[in-house]
Amino acid sequence: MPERLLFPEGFLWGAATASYQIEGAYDEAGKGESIWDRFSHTPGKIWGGDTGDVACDHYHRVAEDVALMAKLGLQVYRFSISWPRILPQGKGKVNKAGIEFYDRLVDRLMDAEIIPFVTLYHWDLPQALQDMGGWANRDVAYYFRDYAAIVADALGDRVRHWITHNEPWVTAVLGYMTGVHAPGIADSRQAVLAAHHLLLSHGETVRALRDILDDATQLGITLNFSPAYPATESPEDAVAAQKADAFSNRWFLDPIFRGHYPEELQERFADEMEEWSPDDLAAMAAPIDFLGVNYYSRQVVHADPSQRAGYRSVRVQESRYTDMDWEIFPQGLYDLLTRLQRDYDPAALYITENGAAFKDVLEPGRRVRDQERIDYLHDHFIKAHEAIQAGVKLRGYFVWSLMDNFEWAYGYSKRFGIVYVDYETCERIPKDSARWYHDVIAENGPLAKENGKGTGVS
Ligand code: IFM
Repeated sequence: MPERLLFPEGFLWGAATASYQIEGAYDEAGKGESIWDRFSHTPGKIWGGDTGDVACDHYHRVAEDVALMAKLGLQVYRFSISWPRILPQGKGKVNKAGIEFYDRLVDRLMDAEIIPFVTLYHWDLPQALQDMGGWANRDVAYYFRDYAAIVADALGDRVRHWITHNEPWVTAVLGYMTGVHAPGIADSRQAVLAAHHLLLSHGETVRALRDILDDATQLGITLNFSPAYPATESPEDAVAAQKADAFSNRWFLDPIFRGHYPEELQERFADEMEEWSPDDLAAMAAPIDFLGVNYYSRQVVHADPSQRAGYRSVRVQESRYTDMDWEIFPQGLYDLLTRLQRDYDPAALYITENGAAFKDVLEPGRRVRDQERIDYLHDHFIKAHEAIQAGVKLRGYFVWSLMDNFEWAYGYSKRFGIVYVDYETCERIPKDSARWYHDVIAENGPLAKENGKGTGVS
C-alpha cells in the first residue's frame, strides 16, 4: 500500500465557486444589473453567446448544493457575494431579499458544519457603478467598503473568514487593459487607476471590517499568481522573468505587504502611473490575517525588445496542457508557496483556487471518468504538502471548482468542476474526482502515488 501524505491536523479541505458563475437568477428578487450581465448580453463577447442568466441555477438549489457539499465531505466552502444582489445600484437602498439569500446559505452551511469563506468581490460590479466609471473612479473604492460593511453586519456573527477581492489583477488587466472581461475596456491608464482603487478599496475595507467584526475574524485577499521562469539561462531572459514577475505577481503583492509598487512596473507604466499619495499606499498595506493563493500554471518567458513589456511567453513543448491551454506544472505551486512565505511572510496562506479544465465526457450510466483532473489535483496536493514540510504556513486548500460553471469569456465551454453539471437540466453528477477528493478529505491527505500515475514528478 503506498504511503499516505498526511496534512497537519486542522488543515481545511474545501471547494470554491463565485456568484456570477453559478447563481443564475440574474434579474430575480430585486437584484440589480451587474457588469457581467451587461457584458454577456453584448453580442460577440462570450463564447457561443452564453450568459450567466441561469448558470447552474444555484440560487434556486442552495439546499441541494449544500447537501452535495456535505456528501463530498467538504470542510470549508468559498463562495462570493453578488454586490448588485445586495445593493442593486451599488449604493443606497439595500435589497433585503439579497441579504436573506446569503443568510440562508450561511445557515445551511453552519447546519452542515461546513465553514463559510466569503469573497466580497468576484467581478460582478453593479452596472450603475460602471456607469460612473467603475473601478477607474476612486469613489467606487469607498462604495465597496460601505457595501462590505453591510454584508459583514448581516453575516459577521457566523462568517469568520472574509476575502475582500478575488484576483484584482484580473479585474484590472482583463477588464480594463485587454477588455476580454467585463466591462470590456482596453485602456492602460484606466487599468492602472482601477488597480490602484482596487487596492485602496481592499485596505479601506480591512480597516472598516476590523471595527465591525470581532477578534476571531480573519481578513484576507485572494491574488492570482503565475510564477515566471526564464526560457533560457541568458541574462536577458532572467531580466524578462523579473519583469513578468513584477507585472503578474508583484503588482498587488508589493503594495499589500510592502506599501509600494514594484519598480519595474513603474517603469513599464511610466505614462500611466502617478505620484500616489502616501496615505493611499499606507491604507493598502493594512495588516491582513491570511493571503489567498490562486494557482493554476506558470509562465515561461523570453526577452523580446519588440514588445512593450520587453518579453513574450513561450510554450514548453515537452509539457502537458489543460483544456485552457495552461501548462500543468505542479512544481510551480511549491516554488510559489515557499517564495511567498520567504519574501512576504504572510501570517497564514490558503490555496483559495487550484484545479483544471479538461474535456469531460458524460458516459452512459452518468459517469465522468476524469482521471486527468485527479492526477492534476493529486500532484498539486503533493507539492502543497512538500511546501508545508518546508515551513509554509498553509492552512487550507480549495479546489476550483465545486461544479462546472460559467467560465467567463469561455462561457460553458470549459469544465473545471469536480461535479459535472448537465446544463440542459442543471443536474449535478459527481465526477470520479469528487469521489477521489472525498477520500482525500476523509484521510486528510492523498496517497503518495496515485494508481501508479501522477506521482508528483514534474
Ligand atoms: O473561473 C475562474 C475563477 O473565477 C477565477 N480564477 C480562475 C478560474 C479559472 O479560470
